[in-house]
Amino acid sequence: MERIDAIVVGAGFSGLYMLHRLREEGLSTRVFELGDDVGGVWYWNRYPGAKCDIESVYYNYTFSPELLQEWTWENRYPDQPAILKYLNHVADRFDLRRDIQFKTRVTSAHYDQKSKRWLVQTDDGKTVSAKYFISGVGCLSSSNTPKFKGLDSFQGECFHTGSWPHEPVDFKGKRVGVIGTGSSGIQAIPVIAKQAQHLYVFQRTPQYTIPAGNRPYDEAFIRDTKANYGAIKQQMLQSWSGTPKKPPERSALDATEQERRSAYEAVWQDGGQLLSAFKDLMTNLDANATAGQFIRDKIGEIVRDPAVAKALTPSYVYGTKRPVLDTGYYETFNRDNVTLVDVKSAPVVEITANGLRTTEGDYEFDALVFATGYDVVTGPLFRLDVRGKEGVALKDKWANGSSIQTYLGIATSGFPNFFMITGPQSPALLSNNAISIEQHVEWITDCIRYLREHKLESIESNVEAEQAWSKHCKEVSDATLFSQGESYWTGANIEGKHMTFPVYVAGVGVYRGICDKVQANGYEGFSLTPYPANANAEAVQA
Ligand code: NA7
Repeated sequence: MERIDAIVVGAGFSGLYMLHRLREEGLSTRVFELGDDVGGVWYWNRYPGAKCDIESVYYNYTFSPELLQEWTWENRYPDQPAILKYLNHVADRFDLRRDIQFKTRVTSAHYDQKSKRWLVQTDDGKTVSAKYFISGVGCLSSSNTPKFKGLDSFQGECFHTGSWPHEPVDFKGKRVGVIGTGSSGIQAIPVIAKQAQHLYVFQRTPQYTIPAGNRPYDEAFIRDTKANYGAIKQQMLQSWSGTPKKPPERSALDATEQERRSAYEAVWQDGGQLLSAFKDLMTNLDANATAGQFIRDKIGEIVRDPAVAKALTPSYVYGTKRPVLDTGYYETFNRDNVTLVDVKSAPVVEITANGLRTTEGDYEFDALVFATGYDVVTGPLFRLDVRGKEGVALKDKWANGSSIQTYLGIATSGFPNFFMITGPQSPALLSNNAISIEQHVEWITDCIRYLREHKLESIESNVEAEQAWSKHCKEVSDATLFSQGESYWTGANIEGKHMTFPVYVAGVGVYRGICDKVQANGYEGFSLTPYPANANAEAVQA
């Protein structure tokens, strides 16, 4: 059996940087990637309108000053082709492809207590043994297609936003049905509406969304950003979200009605998240209600048909589902070729050969798009069939997601030398992922270097440390509104899924400080096991 130092799963932002850093440390490392090229979520998410809603100049690696200087983003929000181009550039620049095995699915990763190594099986029938097993699968790589009755009977073309074909898809002259109005649906719907003969939007929960205000960067902004990236990076590292935006200082309740409206209007006009307007929108229901009402009023102003406007108007607490940015979403429902269908009041009964049936009627179309999201966070991890000591499966340890326990969102007890990049109970899902990924990769790299320098065979989080961390995460999120709603953050998007709220919401800067302190204190909360006295040099090295 082949023996290497480290196995990383996934060649997206996480896997690429992890590979780069481990190779620099001199570790033999292999990345297994299901796709036939790099990019991770940006390799699969090729649906029309796919964009990141973190601004381009912050949604990139910051570890290499040269890379920062040589790459220039064109638009405020990067679209999928731009991000994929960037990741391809990174892969080439750092010569990463030679250690990535594409078109390979990891089918299991089991910890062998005797050899104290991870045995990783892949769908090519091989098993590779590694000292360290690192997940770079991210939070959003396991797409969710609801198990509608008759799913296979549809005779037209069928797509999922999370695994879009590589060939161009042409909806011109076609009747299209889109199920789902999360971030993906909201990005895709305006673009598809412009192509299709007719578009049916099947909406279960109306959404709050804000204009993104996407636009080309001007040269001066790019020049200043590049010149000042050192300072900008420091702000990003210490921030709540991983971007350098200054946090709001004022309470929405201290402002007058007119001041609030003009603050919200300024965000609406410039584009970006409304949560940036006041400091207490996610901690105080009354403050929050002012933001929700602002968007509800906007829908009423934009959408001409009052019945459609009403159906598009959300009532849930703003921000308890992921806030969305859009380009012309509400306006799309003024088009004659777009029909909104409320599948909350009249749910989908079945998919038919020519479309779908709700409890109120039949809809016919030529193409069906599932914008129904992901089995978030636990989905991709459980799919790896990770088993730790005594053969315990991660899925069982976390009771299918309803009792996630991690230490710092990076490790979990019973699974020595297993690291999760952007794991649950870290800030990942609510932060600028590029920055969160870099932090985790660097923490893990430092940790592995420490183990090797101190001749330590394994690191494993202590049960007490992870219990305390999980409790702390819950206390922090319970003090906010983030965890109080029905969202993919709690698994509510998938029938039967109930997940522990998987985000540490104290912010990127606070979290970084805690992680750094754990490291500075010799990995407090972890058990470090030395190699046995009789271990040979080869065992210690590999
Ligand atoms: P989301 O945000 O989970 O959205 C999925 C959408 O699909 C949402 O509107 C769901 O309604 C809807 N959905 C899910 N299941 C059904 C069923 N059975 N019937 C009708 N409608 C359904 O996923 P996205 O891909 O849009 O965004 C995920 C992240 O990817 C995003 O935050 C970015 O980070 C990128 P619901 O709201 O659950 O009622």
